[in-house]
Amino acid sequence: MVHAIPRARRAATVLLTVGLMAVGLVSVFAGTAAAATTLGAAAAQSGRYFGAAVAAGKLGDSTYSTILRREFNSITPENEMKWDATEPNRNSFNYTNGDRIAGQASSQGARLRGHALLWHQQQPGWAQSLSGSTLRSAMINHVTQVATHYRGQVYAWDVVNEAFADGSGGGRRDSNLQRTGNDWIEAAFRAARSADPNAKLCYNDYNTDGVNAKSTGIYNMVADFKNRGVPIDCVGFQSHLSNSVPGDYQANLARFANLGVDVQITELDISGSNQAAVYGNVTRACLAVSRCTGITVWGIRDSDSWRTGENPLLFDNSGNKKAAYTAVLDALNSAGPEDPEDPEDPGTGGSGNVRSTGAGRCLDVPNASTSNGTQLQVYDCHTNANQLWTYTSSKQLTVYGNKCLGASGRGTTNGTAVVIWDCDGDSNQQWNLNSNGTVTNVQSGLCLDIPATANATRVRLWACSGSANQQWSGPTG
Ligand code: 9MR
Repeated sequence: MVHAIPRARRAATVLLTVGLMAVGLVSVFAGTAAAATTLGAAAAQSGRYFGAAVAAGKLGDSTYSTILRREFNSITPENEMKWDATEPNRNSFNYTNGDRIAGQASSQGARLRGHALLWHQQQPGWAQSLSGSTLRSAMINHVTQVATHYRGQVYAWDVVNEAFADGSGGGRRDSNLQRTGNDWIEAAFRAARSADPNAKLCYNDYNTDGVNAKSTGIYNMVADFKNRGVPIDCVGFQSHLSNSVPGDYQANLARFANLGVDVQITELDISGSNQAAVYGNVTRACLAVSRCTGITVWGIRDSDSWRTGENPLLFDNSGNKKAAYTAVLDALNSAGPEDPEDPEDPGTGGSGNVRSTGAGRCLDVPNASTSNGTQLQVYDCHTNANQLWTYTSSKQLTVYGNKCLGASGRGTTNGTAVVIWDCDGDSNQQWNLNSNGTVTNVQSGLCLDIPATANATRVRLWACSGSANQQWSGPTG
Protein backbone atom coordinates (compact mmCIF):
# COMPACT_ATOMS: atom_id res chain seq x y z
CA MET A 1 0.00 0.00 0.00
CA VAL A 2 2.55 2.56 -1.06
CA HIS A 3 0.98 5.75 -2.28
CA ALA A 4 2.39 9.18 -2.69
CA ILE A 5 -0.88 10.94 -1.93
CA PRO A 6 -2.04 11.15 1.68
CA ARG A 7 -5.10 9.06 2.49
CA ALA A 8 -7.37 12.02 3.26
CA ARG A 9 -6.58 13.74 -0.02
CA ARG A 10 -6.97 10.53 -1.97
CA ALA A 11 -10.38 10.02 -0.43
CA ALA A 12 -11.40 13.54 -1.35
CA THR A 13 -10.17 13.00 -4.89
CA VAL A 14 -12.14 9.81 -5.17
CA LEU A 15 -15.26 11.44 -3.80
CA LEU A 16 -14.96 14.13 -6.41
CA THR A 17 -14.29 11.63 -9.16
CA VAL A 18 -17.25 9.55 -8.15
CA GLY A 19 -19.42 12.59 -7.88
CA LEU A 20 -18.57 13.50 -11.43
CA MET A 21 -18.75 9.95 -12.68
CA ALA A 22 -21.92 8.83 -11.02
CA VAL A 23 -24.29 11.66 -11.72
CA GLY A 24 -27.73 10.63 -10.66
CA LEU A 25 -26.60 7.86 -8.38
CA VAL A 26 -27.33 7.73 -4.71
CA SER A 27 -24.45 9.19 -2.74
CA VAL A 28 -21.73 6.59 -2.67
CA PHE A 29 -20.32 7.38 0.72
CA ALA A 30 -22.58 7.03 3.67
CA GLY A 31 -20.30 9.04 5.94
CA THR A 32 -18.27 7.82 8.86
CA ALA A 33 -19.73 4.62 10.23
CA ALA A 34 -20.32 4.25 13.96
CA ALA A 35 -17.75 2.10 15.75
CA ALA A 36 -18.60 -1.58 15.56
CA THR A 37 -19.44 -3.27 18.84
CA THR A 38 -18.30 -6.82 18.18
CA LEU A 39 -14.97 -8.23 17.06
CA GLY A 40 -16.35 -9.76 13.89
CA ALA A 41 -18.18 -6.64 12.80
CA ALA A 42 -15.19 -4.48 13.62
CA ALA A 43 -12.88 -6.70 11.57
CA ALA A 44 -15.37 -6.79 8.72
CA GLN A 45 -15.07 -3.04 8.33
CA SER A 46 -11.78 -3.69 6.62
CA GLY A 47 -12.92 -6.91 4.97
CA ARG A 48 -11.21 -9.09 7.54
CA TYR A 49 -12.50 -11.79 9.82
CA PHE A 50 -12.07 -12.24 13.55
CA GLY A 51 -12.26 -15.88 14.54
CA ALA A 52 -11.96 -18.29 17.42
CA ALA A 53 -10.89 -21.88 17.85
CA VAL A 54 -13.98 -23.78 18.92
CA ALA A 55 -14.53 -27.12 20.63
CA ALA A 56 -17.59 -29.09 19.56
CA GLY A 57 -18.08 -30.31 23.10
CA LYS A 58 -18.62 -26.76 24.35
CA LEU A 59 -21.28 -25.70 21.86
CA GLY A 60 -23.95 -26.69 24.38
CA ASP A 61 -22.54 -24.24 26.95
CA SER A 62 -24.76 -21.21 26.54
CA THR A 63 -22.23 -18.66 27.82
CA TYR A 64 -19.72 -20.01 25.33
CA SER A 65 -22.05 -20.24 22.36
CA THR A 66 -23.57 -16.83 23.03
CA ILE A 67 -20.16 -15.18 22.85
CA LEU A 68 -19.25 -17.27 19.83
CA ARG A 69 -22.31 -16.23 17.87
CA ARG A 70 -22.10 -12.62 18.93
CA GLU A 71 -18.42 -11.88 18.44
CA PHE A 72 -16.84 -14.12 15.85
CA ASN A 73 -17.19 -14.44 12.10
CA SER A 74 -14.69 -17.23 11.61
CA ILE A 75 -14.38 -20.59 13.34
CA THR A 76 -11.48 -23.02 13.52
CA PRO A 77 -12.09 -26.48 14.98
CA GLU A 78 -9.64 -26.80 17.87
CA ASN A 79 -9.25 -30.57 17.46
CA GLU A 80 -12.20 -31.96 15.49
CA MET A 81 -10.69 -31.97 12.00
CA LYS A 82 -7.30 -33.38 12.96
CA TRP A 83 -6.17 -36.74 11.66
CA ASP A 84 -6.89 -38.74 14.82
CA ALA A 85 -10.42 -37.32 14.91
CA THR A 86 -11.32 -37.71 11.25
CA GLU A 87 -9.65 -41.02 10.35
CA PRO A 88 -9.43 -43.08 13.52
CA ASN A 89 -9.03 -46.24 11.48
CA ARG A 90 -7.32 -46.40 8.14
CA ASN A 91 -9.65 -45.29 5.35
CA SER A 92 -12.57 -45.17 7.77
CA PHE A 93 -13.62 -41.59 8.35
CA ASN A 94 -15.56 -39.97 11.15
CA TYR A 95 -16.79 -36.47 10.52
CA THR A 96 -19.30 -36.23 13.35
CA ASN A 97 -17.62 -33.54 15.41
CA GLY A 98 -16.02 -31.80 12.47
CA ASP A 99 -19.45 -31.51 10.91
CA ARG A 100 -20.82 -30.02 14.14
CA ILE A 101 -18.22 -27.27 13.92
CA ALA A 102 -18.87 -26.74 10.22
CA GLY A 103 -22.60 -26.59 10.94
CA GLN A 104 -22.04 -23.99 13.65
CA ALA A 105 -20.00 -21.85 11.27
CA SER A 106 -22.63 -22.12 8.59
CA SER A 107 -25.49 -21.36 10.98
CA GLN A 108 -23.92 -18.13 12.15
CA GLY A 109 -22.60 -17.07 8.75
CA ALA A 110 -18.99 -17.46 9.85
CA ARG A 111 -16.10 -18.65 7.77
CA LEU A 112 -14.60 -22.02 8.50
CA ARG A 113 -10.82 -22.43 8.81
CA GLY A 114 -9.97 -26.08 8.42
CA HIS A 115 -7.29 -27.29 10.83
CA ALA A 116 -5.16 -29.35 10.15
CA LEU A 117 -4.78 -31.93 7.41
CA LEU A 118 -1.24 -33.10 8.19
CA TRP A 119 0.63 -32.65 11.46
CA HIS A 120 3.22 -34.75 13.28
CA GLN A 121 0.99 -34.63 16.38
CA GLN A 122 -2.50 -36.02 16.90
CA GLN A 123 -2.07 -38.77 14.36
CA PRO A 124 -4.08 -41.94 14.82
CA GLY A 125 -2.07 -44.90 16.08
CA TRP A 126 -2.30 -46.74 12.78
CA ALA A 127 -0.62 -43.85 10.94
CA GLN A 128 2.13 -43.56 13.55
CA SER A 129 3.07 -47.14 12.83
CA LEU A 130 3.40 -46.65 9.07
CA SER A 131 6.41 -45.41 7.13
CA GLY A 132 7.79 -44.97 3.65
CA SER A 133 5.55 -45.19 0.61
CA THR A 134 2.74 -46.77 2.61
CA LEU A 135 2.61 -43.78 4.92
CA ARG A 136 2.95 -41.38 2.00
CA SER A 137 -0.05 -42.83 0.23
CA ALA A 138 -2.05 -42.89 3.47
CA MET A 139 -1.17 -39.23 4.09
CA ILE A 140 -2.25 -38.15 0.65
CA ASN A 141 -5.41 -40.20 0.85
CA HIS A 142 -6.20 -38.51 4.14
CA VAL A 143 -5.73 -35.05 2.64
CA THR A 144 -7.86 -35.95 -0.37
CA GLN A 145 -10.69 -37.51 1.59
CA VAL A 146 -11.01 -34.85 4.26
CA ALA A 147 -10.62 -31.91 1.90
CA THR A 148 -13.20 -33.50 -0.40
CA HIS A 149 -15.65 -34.02 2.46
CA TYR A 150 -15.43 -30.34 3.43
CA ARG A 151 -15.19 -29.06 -0.12
CA GLY A 152 -17.14 -25.84 -0.50
CA GLN A 153 -17.39 -25.29 3.26
CA VAL A 154 -13.85 -24.30 4.10
CA TYR A 155 -12.49 -20.82 3.54
CA ALA A 156 -8.90 -21.82 4.29
CA TRP A 157 -7.20 -25.08 5.22
CA ASP A 158 -4.12 -25.51 7.31
CA VAL A 159 -2.84 -28.15 4.93
CA VAL A 160 0.42 -28.70 6.77
CA ASN A 161 1.03 -27.73 10.38
CA GLU A 162 4.34 -27.23 12.18
CA ALA A 163 6.67 -28.97 9.74
CA PHE A 164 9.71 -26.83 10.50
CA ALA A 165 12.16 -27.33 13.36
CA ASP A 166 12.87 -24.85 16.11
CA GLY A 167 16.40 -23.60 16.51
CA SER A 168 18.97 -22.00 14.30
CA GLY A 169 18.99 -24.30 11.31
CA GLY A 170 15.79 -23.23 9.63
CA GLY A 171 15.22 -26.75 8.41
CA ARG A 172 12.44 -29.26 8.49
CA ARG A 173 11.31 -31.00 11.64
CA ASP A 174 12.14 -34.68 11.77
CA SER A 175 8.90 -36.66 11.76
CA ASN A 176 7.39 -39.74 10.22
CA LEU A 177 5.85 -37.43 7.61
CA GLN A 178 9.20 -35.83 6.76
CA ARG A 179 10.85 -39.24 6.48
CA THR A 180 8.55 -40.08 3.57
CA GLY A 181 10.57 -37.58 1.52
CA ASN A 182 11.15 -33.84 1.46
CA ASP A 183 8.44 -33.35 -1.15
CA TRP A 184 5.70 -34.41 1.26
CA ILE A 185 4.56 -30.83 1.84
CA GLU A 186 4.12 -29.98 -1.80
CA ALA A 187 2.43 -33.33 -2.42
CA ALA A 188 -0.05 -32.47 0.34
CA PHE A 189 -0.75 -29.02 -1.11
CA ARG A 190 -1.29 -30.44 -4.58
CA ALA A 191 -3.68 -33.07 -3.24
CA ALA A 192 -5.60 -30.44 -1.28
CA ARG A 193 -5.91 -28.20 -4.32
CA SER A 194 -7.28 -31.06 -6.39
CA ALA A 195 -9.79 -31.96 -3.70
CA ASP A 196 -11.04 -28.43 -3.00
CA PRO A 197 -9.92 -25.93 -5.61
CA ASN A 198 -11.69 -23.02 -3.92
CA ALA A 199 -10.24 -23.32 -0.43
CA LYS A 200 -7.24 -21.21 0.38
CA LEU A 201 -4.36 -23.50 1.22
CA CYS A 202 -2.19 -22.44 4.16
CA TYR A 203 1.03 -23.50 5.81
CA ASN A 204 0.75 -22.93 9.58
CA ASP A 205 3.45 -22.80 12.29
CA TYR A 206 4.51 -21.35 15.67
CA ASN A 207 7.60 -19.41 16.79
CA THR A 208 7.52 -17.83 13.36
CA ASP A 209 6.22 -14.48 14.55
CA GLY A 210 9.41 -12.52 13.99
CA VAL A 211 12.12 -12.77 11.38
CA ASN A 212 14.14 -15.74 12.60
CA ALA A 213 15.75 -18.89 11.27
CA LYS A 214 12.53 -20.87 11.41
CA SER A 215 10.35 -18.25 9.74
CA THR A 216 13.04 -17.71 7.12
CA GLY A 217 13.12 -21.41 6.36
CA ILE A 218 9.37 -21.28 5.78
CA TYR A 219 9.72 -18.07 3.78
CA ASN A 220 12.19 -19.82 1.49
CA MET A 221 9.83 -22.75 1.06
CA VAL A 222 6.92 -20.47 0.16
CA ALA A 223 9.10 -18.54 -2.30
CA ASP A 224 10.15 -21.82 -3.88
CA PHE A 225 6.54 -23.01 -4.09
CA LYS A 226 5.47 -19.78 -5.75
CA ASN A 227 8.36 -20.01 -8.20
CA ARG A 228 7.56 -23.57 -9.16
CA GLY A 229 3.78 -23.23 -9.20
CA VAL A 230 3.13 -25.42 -6.19
CA PRO A 231 -0.29 -24.30 -4.95
CA ILE A 232 -0.10 -22.26 -1.75
CA ASP A 233 -2.32 -19.30 -0.86
CA CYS A 234 -1.59 -18.36 2.71
CA VAL A 235 0.71 -18.68 5.68
CA GLY A 236 -0.59 -18.92 9.23
CA PHE A 237 1.31 -17.40 12.14
CA GLN A 238 0.07 -19.05 15.31
CA SER A 239 1.26 -16.26 17.60
CA HIS A 240 1.19 -18.01 20.97
CA LEU A 241 2.83 -15.07 22.73
CA SER A 242 4.06 -14.30 26.23
CA ASN A 243 3.72 -10.67 27.24
CA SER A 244 5.39 -9.23 24.14
CA VAL A 245 5.44 -9.42 20.40
CA PRO A 246 8.60 -9.34 18.29
CA GLY A 247 9.43 -5.84 17.07
CA ASP A 248 9.60 -7.11 13.52
CA TYR A 249 6.23 -8.89 13.67
CA GLN A 250 4.60 -6.65 11.09
CA ALA A 251 7.67 -6.70 8.88
CA ASN A 252 7.64 -10.47 9.02
CA LEU A 253 3.98 -10.64 7.99
CA ALA A 254 4.70 -8.17 5.21
CA ARG A 255 7.64 -10.08 3.77
CA PHE A 256 5.46 -13.17 3.39
CA ALA A 257 2.60 -11.13 1.91
CA ASN A 258 5.06 -9.75 -0.61
CA LEU A 259 5.63 -13.29 -1.85
CA GLY A 260 2.03 -13.23 -3.07
CA VAL A 261 0.28 -15.13 -0.29
CA ASP A 262 -2.26 -14.07 2.28
CA VAL A 263 -1.11 -14.07 5.87
CA GLN A 264 -3.32 -14.90 8.82
CA ILE A 265 -2.86 -14.86 12.57
CA THR A 266 -4.19 -18.28 13.34
CA GLU A 267 -3.91 -19.23 17.02
CA LEU A 268 -3.44 -16.01 18.93
CA ASP A 269 -3.21 -16.09 22.70
CA ILE A 270 -1.08 -13.82 24.89
CA SER A 271 -0.11 -14.25 28.51
CA GLY A 272 1.27 -11.70 30.96
CA SER A 273 0.62 -8.35 32.56
CA ASN A 274 1.13 -6.53 29.28
CA GLN A 275 -1.57 -8.58 27.65
CA ALA A 276 -3.99 -5.87 26.53
CA ALA A 277 -1.29 -3.71 24.98
CA VAL A 278 0.25 -6.64 23.14
CA TYR A 279 -3.15 -7.71 21.81
CA GLY A 280 -3.58 -4.18 20.48
CA ASN A 281 -0.16 -4.22 18.85
CA VAL A 282 -0.75 -7.57 17.17
CA THR A 283 -4.10 -6.41 15.84
CA ARG A 284 -2.64 -3.20 14.46
CA ALA A 285 0.17 -5.12 12.79
CA CYS A 286 -2.33 -7.26 10.92
CA LEU A 287 -4.36 -4.23 9.92
CA ALA A 288 -1.24 -2.59 8.55
CA VAL A 289 -0.63 -5.46 6.11
CA SER A 290 -3.25 -5.47 3.40
CA ARG A 291 -2.94 -9.21 2.83
CA CYS A 292 -3.33 -10.03 6.51
CA THR A 293 -6.86 -11.30 6.05
CA GLY A 294 -7.87 -12.15 9.60
CA ILE A 295 -7.09 -13.04 13.17
CA THR A 296 -8.12 -16.13 15.11
CA VAL A 297 -7.80 -16.43 18.88
CA TRP A 298 -7.17 -19.92 20.21
CA GLY A 299 -10.26 -20.23 22.36
CA ILE A 300 -12.93 -17.95 23.78
CA ARG A 301 -12.72 -17.74 27.59
CA ASP A 302 -9.53 -18.14 29.61
CA SER A 303 -10.98 -21.36 30.93
CA ASP A 304 -11.19 -22.69 27.36
CA SER A 305 -7.49 -22.18 26.70
CA TRP A 306 -4.93 -24.96 26.29
CA ARG A 307 -2.57 -22.72 28.31
CA THR A 308 -4.03 -23.64 31.66
CA GLY A 309 -3.57 -20.96 34.30
CA GLU A 310 -2.14 -18.34 31.94
CA ASN A 311 -5.43 -16.57 31.16
CA PRO A 312 -4.29 -15.65 27.65
CA LEU A 313 -7.65 -14.96 25.96
CA LEU A 314 -10.12 -12.09 25.53
CA PHE A 315 -12.90 -13.24 27.90
CA ASP A 316 -12.56 -14.26 31.53
CA ASN A 317 -13.82 -17.55 32.90
CA SER A 318 -17.30 -16.09 33.33
CA GLY A 319 -17.42 -14.78 29.79
CA ASN A 320 -16.81 -11.13 30.68
CA LYS A 321 -14.86 -8.97 28.27
CA LYS A 322 -11.32 -8.28 29.46
CA ALA A 323 -9.16 -5.22 28.86
CA ALA A 324 -7.53 -7.21 26.07
CA TYR A 325 -10.90 -7.46 24.35
CA THR A 326 -11.31 -3.69 24.41
CA ALA A 327 -7.79 -3.21 23.10
CA VAL A 328 -8.54 -5.45 20.12
CA LEU A 329 -11.93 -3.91 19.43
CA ASP A 330 -10.55 -0.40 19.60
CA ALA A 331 -7.68 -1.30 17.29
CA LEU A 332 -10.07 -2.82 14.76
CA ASN A 333 -12.34 0.21 14.92
CA SER A 334 -9.50 2.66 14.64
CA ALA A 335 -8.39 1.18 11.35
CA GLY A 336 -11.07 3.20 9.63
CA PRO A 337 -12.17 2.80 6.06
CA GLU A 338 -9.64 1.48 3.61
CA ASP A 339 -8.09 3.28 0.78
CA PRO A 340 -10.77 3.13 -1.91
CA GLU A 341 -8.22 3.44 -4.68
CA ASP A 342 -6.06 0.58 -3.58
CA PRO A 343 -6.79 -2.66 -5.44
CA GLU A 344 -5.33 -4.60 -2.54
CA ASP A 345 -7.72 -2.89 -0.21
CA PRO A 346 -10.98 -4.69 0.41
CA GLY A 347 -13.37 -1.88 1.16
CA THR A 348 -15.47 -1.21 4.18
CA GLY A 349 -18.71 -2.75 3.06
CA GLY A 350 -20.44 0.27 4.46
CA SER A 351 -20.02 2.84 1.80
CA GLY A 352 -22.82 2.06 -0.52
CA ASN A 353 -21.18 -0.58 -2.65
CA VAL A 354 -21.19 -4.30 -3.07
CA ARG A 355 -17.82 -5.58 -2.05
CA SER A 356 -16.14 -8.82 -1.31
CA THR A 357 -15.94 -9.54 2.40
CA GLY A 358 -12.56 -11.18 2.07
CA ALA A 359 -9.57 -9.07 2.84
CA GLY A 360 -7.62 -8.02 -0.16
CA ARG A 361 -10.34 -9.15 -2.46
CA CYS A 362 -11.46 -6.87 -5.16
CA LEU A 363 -13.11 -7.64 -8.42
CA ASP A 364 -10.71 -7.90 -11.28
CA VAL A 365 -11.19 -8.54 -14.95
CA PRO A 366 -7.87 -9.88 -16.12
CA ASN A 367 -7.05 -9.62 -19.78
CA ALA A 368 -10.60 -8.77 -20.60
CA SER A 369 -11.81 -7.46 -23.88
CA THR A 370 -13.33 -4.07 -23.54
CA SER A 371 -15.69 -4.13 -26.46
CA ASN A 372 -19.31 -3.69 -25.64
CA GLY A 373 -21.19 -6.94 -25.23
CA THR A 374 -18.10 -9.07 -24.73
CA GLN A 375 -18.59 -11.75 -22.10
CA LEU A 376 -16.13 -11.61 -19.26
CA GLN A 377 -15.46 -13.57 -16.16
CA VAL A 378 -15.18 -11.56 -12.99
CA TYR A 379 -12.90 -13.10 -10.43
CA ASP A 380 -11.43 -11.51 -7.39
CA CYS A 381 -7.93 -10.13 -7.63
CA HIS A 382 -6.46 -13.44 -6.60
CA THR A 383 -8.33 -15.34 -9.30
CA ASN A 384 -10.53 -17.02 -6.77
CA ALA A 385 -14.11 -17.73 -7.58
CA ASN A 386 -16.66 -17.97 -4.82
CA GLN A 387 -16.87 -14.87 -2.74
CA LEU A 388 -19.19 -13.31 -0.23
CA TRP A 389 -20.19 -9.76 -0.92
CA THR A 390 -21.54 -7.05 1.26
CA TYR A 391 -24.62 -5.24 0.15
CA THR A 392 -25.08 -1.67 1.18
CA SER A 393 -27.45 1.11 0.43
CA SER A 394 -26.78 2.44 -2.98
CA LYS A 395 -26.87 -0.87 -4.82
CA GLN A 396 -23.72 -0.74 -6.85
CA LEU A 397 -21.31 -3.32 -8.07
CA THR A 398 -17.79 -2.04 -7.85
CA VAL A 399 -14.63 -3.31 -9.42
CA TYR A 400 -12.80 -1.82 -6.51
CA GLY A 401 -12.78 1.44 -4.78
CA ASN A 402 -15.40 3.42 -6.56
CA LYS A 403 -14.79 2.05 -9.98
CA CYS A 404 -18.12 0.65 -10.92
CA LEU A 405 -18.43 -2.08 -13.46
CA GLY A 406 -18.47 -0.37 -16.77
CA ALA A 407 -16.70 2.75 -15.65
CA SER A 408 -13.42 1.48 -14.39
CA GLY A 409 -11.37 1.22 -17.49
CA ARG A 410 -10.81 -2.41 -16.61
CA GLY A 411 -12.70 -3.97 -19.42
CA THR A 412 -16.17 -3.61 -18.11
CA THR A 413 -17.89 -1.03 -20.21
CA ASN A 414 -21.61 -0.63 -19.98
CA GLY A 415 -23.43 -3.45 -21.68
CA THR A 416 -20.56 -5.87 -21.17
CA ALA A 417 -21.67 -9.27 -20.03
CA VAL A 418 -19.87 -10.51 -16.97
CA VAL A 419 -19.81 -13.72 -14.99
CA ILE A 420 -20.21 -13.47 -11.23
CA TRP A 421 -19.70 -16.75 -9.46
CA ASP A 422 -22.05 -17.54 -6.66
CA CYS A 423 -20.83 -18.21 -3.14
CA ASP A 424 -21.42 -21.92 -3.27
CA GLY A 425 -19.48 -22.43 -6.42
CA ASP A 426 -22.15 -24.64 -7.81
CA SER A 427 -22.93 -22.61 -10.86
CA ASN A 428 -21.18 -19.92 -12.78
CA GLN A 429 -23.72 -17.24 -13.18
CA GLN A 430 -23.50 -14.88 -16.04
CA TRP A 431 -24.65 -11.35 -15.47
CA ASN A 432 -25.18 -8.63 -17.92
CA LEU A 433 -24.51 -5.06 -17.04
CA ASN A 434 -27.09 -3.17 -18.99
CA SER A 435 -26.72 0.24 -20.45
CA ASN A 436 -29.61 1.41 -18.30
CA GLY A 437 -27.56 0.59 -15.23
CA THR A 438 -29.14 -2.67 -14.14
CA VAL A 439 -27.47 -6.03 -13.86
CA THR A 440 -29.36 -9.01 -15.21
CA ASN A 441 -28.74 -12.69 -15.45
CA VAL A 442 -27.62 -13.48 -18.97
CA GLN A 443 -29.22 -16.87 -19.15
CA SER A 444 -32.54 -16.16 -17.57
CA GLY A 445 -32.86 -12.42 -17.74
CA LEU A 446 -33.51 -12.34 -14.04
CA CYS A 447 -31.85 -9.77 -11.90
CA LEU A 448 -29.88 -10.14 -8.71
CA ASP A 449 -31.76 -11.15 -5.61
CA ILE A 450 -30.75 -9.50 -2.36
CA PRO A 451 -32.54 -11.32 0.41
CA ALA A 452 -31.44 -8.94 3.12
CA THR A 453 -31.51 -5.30 2.37
CA ALA A 454 -30.34 -3.49 5.48
CA ASN A 455 -27.32 -1.35 4.89
CA ALA A 456 -24.08 -3.29 5.33
CA THR A 457 -25.91 -6.60 5.64
CA ARG A 458 -23.72 -9.41 4.42
CA VAL A 459 -25.46 -11.34 1.71
CA ARG A 460 -24.86 -13.77 -1.05
CA LEU A 461 -25.73 -12.87 -4.59
CA TRP A 462 -27.66 -15.29 -6.67
CA ALA A 463 -30.14 -15.33 -9.46
CA CYS A 464 -33.61 -14.22 -8.57
CA SER A 465 -36.08 -17.04 -8.56
CA GLY A 466 -39.19 -15.34 -7.31
CA SER A 467 -40.62 -11.97 -6.72
CA ALA A 468 -37.76 -10.56 -4.72
CA ASN A 469 -35.86 -9.29 -7.70
CA GLN A 470 -33.51 -6.51 -6.87
CA GLN A 471 -32.34 -4.03 -9.42
CA TRP A 472 -28.88 -2.60 -9.10
CA SER A 473 -27.75 0.82 -10.04
CA GLY A 474 -25.00 0.74 -12.58
CA PRO A 475 -22.59 3.37 -13.72
CA THR A 476 -23.79 6.16 -15.86
CA GLY A 477 -20.56 6.59 -17.72
O1 9MR B 1 -5.68 -26.59 21.66
C1 9MR B 1 -5.36 -27.91 21.25
C2 9MR B 1 -5.44 -28.85 22.42
O2 9MR B 1 -6.79 -28.99 22.84
C3 9MR B 1 -4.86 -30.19 22.04
O3 9MR B 1 -4.83 -31.02 23.19
C4 9MR B 1 -3.50 -30.01 21.45
C5 9MR B 1 -2.92 -31.35 21.05
O4 9MR B 1 -1.60 -31.24 20.68
O5 9MR B 1 -3.55 -29.17 20.34
C6 9MR B 1 -3.97 -27.89 20.68
O6 9MR B 1 -3.95 -27.04 19.56
C7 9MR B 1 -2.68 -26.87 18.93
C8 9MR B 1 -2.91 -26.63 17.47
O7 9MR B 1 -3.66 -27.68 16.93
C9 9MR B 1 -1.61 -26.47 16.71
N1 9MR B 1 -0.79 -25.45 17.30
C10 9MR B 1 -0.58 -25.54 18.71
C11 9MR B 1 -1.91 -25.65 19.45
C12 9MR B 1 -1.71 -25.63 20.94
O8 9MR B 1 -1.02 -26.77 21.34
